[in-house]
Amino acid sequence: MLPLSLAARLGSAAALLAVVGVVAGPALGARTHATGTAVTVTATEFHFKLSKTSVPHGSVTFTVVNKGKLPHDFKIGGKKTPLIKPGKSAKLTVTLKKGKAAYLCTVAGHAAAGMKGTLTVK
Ligand SMILES: [Cu+2]
Repeated sequence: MLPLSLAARLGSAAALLAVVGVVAGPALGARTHATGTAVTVTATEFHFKLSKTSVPHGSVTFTVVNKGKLPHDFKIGGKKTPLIKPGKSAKLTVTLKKGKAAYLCTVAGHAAAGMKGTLTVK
């Protein structure tokens, strides 16, 4: 009886810890720049050039540099940078799952003009 109820309690405690871990994970990842993968993104009219074509799953920090003449942003994994002025840059940390991660510039017309693509996440 005791071992069973103890096991049940441990089980729910482990489940609770797992939930907390999932919630705390991305927040901790965003604060720790030493962990995860770094990708440099160069934005121009109307194209993104990524320093890596595939990344391991997990925390990925994108440093987006606008080398174009128009403001651009960069959206991936449900998050996006602020609008980045020409000559400026912005950082964006997201947690990516295995598969394909689509990215784009959300300025009207830019994605259609070519500012989009997919990143392979292994
Ligand atoms: Cu753009």
